[in-house]
Amino acid sequence: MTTPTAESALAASDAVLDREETISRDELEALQLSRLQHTVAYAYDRVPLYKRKFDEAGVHPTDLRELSDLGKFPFTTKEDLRLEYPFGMFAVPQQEVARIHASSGTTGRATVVGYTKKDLADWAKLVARSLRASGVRPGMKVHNAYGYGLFTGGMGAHAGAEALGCTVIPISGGQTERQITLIQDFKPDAILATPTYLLTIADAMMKQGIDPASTSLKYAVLGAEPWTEEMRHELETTMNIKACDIYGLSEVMGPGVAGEAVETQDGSHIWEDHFRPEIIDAFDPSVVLGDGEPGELVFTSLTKEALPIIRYRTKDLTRLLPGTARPAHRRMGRITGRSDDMIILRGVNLFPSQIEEIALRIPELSPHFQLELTRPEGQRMDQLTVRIERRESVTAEVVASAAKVLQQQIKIHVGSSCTVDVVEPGSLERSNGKLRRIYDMRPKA
Ligand code: DLL
Repeated sequence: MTTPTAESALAASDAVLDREETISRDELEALQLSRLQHTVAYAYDRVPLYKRKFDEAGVHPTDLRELSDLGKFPFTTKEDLRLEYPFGMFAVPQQEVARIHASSGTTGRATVVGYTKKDLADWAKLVARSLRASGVRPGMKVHNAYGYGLFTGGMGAHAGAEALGCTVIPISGGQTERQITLIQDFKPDAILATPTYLLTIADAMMKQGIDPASTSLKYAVLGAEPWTEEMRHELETTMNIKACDIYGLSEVMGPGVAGEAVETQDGSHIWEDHFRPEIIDAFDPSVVLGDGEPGELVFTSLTKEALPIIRYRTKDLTRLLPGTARPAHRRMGRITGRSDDMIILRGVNLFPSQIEEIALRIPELSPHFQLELTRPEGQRMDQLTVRIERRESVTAEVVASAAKVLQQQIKIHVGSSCTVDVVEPGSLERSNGKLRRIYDMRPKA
């Protein structure tokens, strides 16, 4: 892996970067401090929840004199946004809110987010920056398979691709057969999708006798769910593309909070001219951890008008790494999982991405798997079953040994005992967007 400087990154690509992408760390931190001071004062003055929380914590915006003072300020959580449903977090009058998005709200109320016209322009700029970093160029045709609607993926990616100067094909998620027809007919250069949905598309192509490596696609910009290096390898080889990561969350903006550079493919650069990241100890949030240490990612927005967000606890577990292709902007390591997606199996912590990593190293097994948690009648111990499809190319006879290897590897690398059930190709549910991997069938406590 190379670690180019800003100059060599620029020289290596034909792209014109934003000035903020190439500034020095010192200049960036000075910009962060002034923007942060503005944001905490702005949030305090305009959003009652922030005023209340800052007052309760005994901090005032004037206490923010240097970047490390941010640690004195209280966190914001998804629960805060839910309690302020629908518009209590907005810092501008409704007439100035140009667009609203919302999370699906599978548990409890949806969280609602809003954008002013300037917020939308900043968002488009950052998605454009992310796409460009990942190899997409003005003039390219971009097939956007993120879902349109209240989810930020579709419209967020759309506006970014337009801002970059691409021709956007707004197909949204689902209707996989149609996606394939349009990929063949319109010949896009890049595809934007969740990694598991791209896998669904590739899989459906193979079923139709189309070689996924034979399409016009050269780049994929994938995010909205955790994925692994092994999944990158799988998608890049089956589709003959370069696949890069894009990260974001609706409460902080949407896609484009961070994006990965195609020349290094070493994790997404957080666009630190707009967001100040921190890593905290998920179990003791008062502890702010240093770069390189794993913990929970926390974000403070630096430029948002409609929904300034102070120290938002993402629940995403990762670590901060030094900038490479964009030296001033730190990278985030791969998200191992969300703290609320963590399976605790007989005292051992486990994330679906660990299973993905291990399973994809076993040639007989496919990337299509589900995790089922049960507690058999009369037993106190939970049981994990990994249900995974065999590869089309292998016979049912060899799968017994592959199942055994997977079971052993999970025991060695994760520390959990489990049952592996290798099933027929095509028998598990396919992704349409964010894939559900965990099926928790344990009786509710
Ligand atoms: O998923 C925004 C997005 C759309 C990002 C399209 C990238 C591409 P939410 O629905 O609010 O927003 O979900 C945010 O998804 O906290 C992570 O847990 C997860 N996530 C998003 N991007 C990545 C990624 C969008 N690149 C939640 N890697 C976040 C791992 C991701 N997890």
